[in-house]
Amino acid sequence: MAKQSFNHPGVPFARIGTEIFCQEQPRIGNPYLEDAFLQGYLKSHLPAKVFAEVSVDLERFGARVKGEIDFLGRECELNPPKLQQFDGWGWRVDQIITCPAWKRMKEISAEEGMVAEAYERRYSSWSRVHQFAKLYLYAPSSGMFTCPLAMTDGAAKVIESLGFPKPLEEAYAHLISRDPRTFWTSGQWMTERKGGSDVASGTETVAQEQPDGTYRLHGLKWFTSATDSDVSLTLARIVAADGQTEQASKGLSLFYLEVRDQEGKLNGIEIQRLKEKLGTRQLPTSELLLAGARAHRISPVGRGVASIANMLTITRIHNVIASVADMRRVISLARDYATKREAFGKTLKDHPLHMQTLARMEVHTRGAFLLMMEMGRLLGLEETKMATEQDQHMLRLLTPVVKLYTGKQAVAVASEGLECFGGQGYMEDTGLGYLLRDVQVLPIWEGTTNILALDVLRSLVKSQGKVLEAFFSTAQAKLEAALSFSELGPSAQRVHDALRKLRHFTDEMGLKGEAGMQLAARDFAYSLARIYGGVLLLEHAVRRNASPTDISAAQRWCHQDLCPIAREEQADSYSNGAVSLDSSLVYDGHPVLGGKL
Ligand code: UCC
Repeated sequence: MAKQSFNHPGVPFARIGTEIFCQEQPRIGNPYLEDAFLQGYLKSHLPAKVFAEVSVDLERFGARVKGEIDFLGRECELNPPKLQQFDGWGWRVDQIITCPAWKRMKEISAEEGMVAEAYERRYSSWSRVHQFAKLYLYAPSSGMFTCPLAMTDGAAKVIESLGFPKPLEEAYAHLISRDPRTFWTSGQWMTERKGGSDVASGTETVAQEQPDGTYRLHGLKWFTSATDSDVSLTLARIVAADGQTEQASKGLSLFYLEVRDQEGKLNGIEIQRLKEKLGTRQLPTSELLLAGARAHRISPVGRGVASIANMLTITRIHNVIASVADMRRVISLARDYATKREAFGKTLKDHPLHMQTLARMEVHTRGAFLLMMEMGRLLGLEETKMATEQDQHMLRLLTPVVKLYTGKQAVAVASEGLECFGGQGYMEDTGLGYLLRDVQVLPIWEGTTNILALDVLRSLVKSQGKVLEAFFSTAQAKLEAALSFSELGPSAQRVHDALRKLRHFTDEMGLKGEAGMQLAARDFAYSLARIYGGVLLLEHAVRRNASPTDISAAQRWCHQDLCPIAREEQADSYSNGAVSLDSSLVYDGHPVLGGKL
């Protein structure tokens, strides 16, 4: 317990020598050394030599997070970016002024190879797992710098998948550079006022081809995060040189542009204003007017959405990493606090109800962690051409499933976690409040829960059900060992039963994306996430050297409702499809929306 003498002359207590209580604050340690679960995962999955090297790197980096980066992240929070639109002489300058700590984050990200690690592939398919582990340690202390890193990683992925088209070779080298002097970050300018989720039909930005083969872009991008980035990928509709939209191409095309020229002048871009966001205030997010920005088309005409999908896959997976990392951070702080805070005569850690709350958060976080690492494993296999067809289907299916699931869980766990600090968790000056404000973007950024649930259906339809077959066979194969493991048999049986129910549901519904299936999309995605989370926790718990905590976490996870789609009342309303759309919106005899849709 911390006490301090109150000897300020104006305070009467001081005269009688009273000591007043001040609570010792929760602190983070080396996040790698504190995270036995992360270490256990890496040890059991990575080849021994790779584990030895990765472990040394992560321990060193963990010390840097604790000793240097976490402080910088707080500085970014306390000194948010500002927009200076005019200089003292009235010239329009549109400068985003960021604090030194934000700039330092960019240097650190380069030095640590936060993007490079994935593309150098020094650990072959395990490079992504290494990168994910590093980002996971970095994210909660990074002052949101993981946002530009997500888009930079996504841009590098697009360039690689397009086969390094000419204007992008140089950019690629910058995006994956480890040298702070040459490292570039990329934006992803997609959302417009009309085109939020519905990018394809709502994008109003137009592109006019120039005699030299480049394009000029005109339009307004409504959310552009990390607007201080060096380059960006963006979407626009090509129109004839005279600007006639009736001659516009049917679909959108993908463009690459540099934000500023060599002298630092904006490339036909005006920064209208910085967004006033609920959280992520460390990060400059702006409205941008493209007023003739010079750009290169990098996709075939009209293939912009399909071409940017690679970027979306990467940024959605980064969203997963941020979600799981924030869950882990809030638990670490709450655990530390539980050893320091006393109430009713004992420390919080000796209150069973408090510890039960922490244990529940831990189980959710462990399941989410394994889902995240499964994405890293699959992505690594795909990028090193070692993925089977089944692995590729799993990567396609799990990307939206895990993104939507972990985004929601992060908000729930952060909210529960802040309660562990009582009123102090609600304060800004404790440095805790931002945890909840910042995670609220995670179910929204890179596609809302419903958009992703519909993307799950898109993956089913496009693959003619193959992604689902891959899911069933992968899950069943991974489950076998647990089914015959005495302590875990009943839990494995629950997962097995959930798989059977899911199979029954999909057989009944068909996969054609009818209204009923759309209505079911969220519960369907949740069922996939909970079942596969259970499979992974069981797989982790049956390995050699599994701890009693690993076994208990798997058991607890598997005792939740693993297949919400199969709840009787749900299944009935979904199988009636659109007809039940109205009835499901009736509450207490009254239509919630005031009538038929
Ligand atoms: O706006 C944002 C931030 C708001 C908050 C900002 C605060 C800042 C804080 C930052 C903190 C870090 S974030 C941006 C959010 N927007 C999105 O994520 C877009 C959401 N919309 C979608 O995901 C849509 O599903 C679309 C745009 C991707 C596609 O819609 P469409 O037009 O209906 O798509 P189609 O016609 O089904 O697909 C077009 C093509 C198809 O390929 P082809 O033509 O070959 O058949 C699809 O297979 O794209 C392909 N495709 C995909 N491929 C579509 N989605 C995918 C996918 N996920 N993976 C692979």
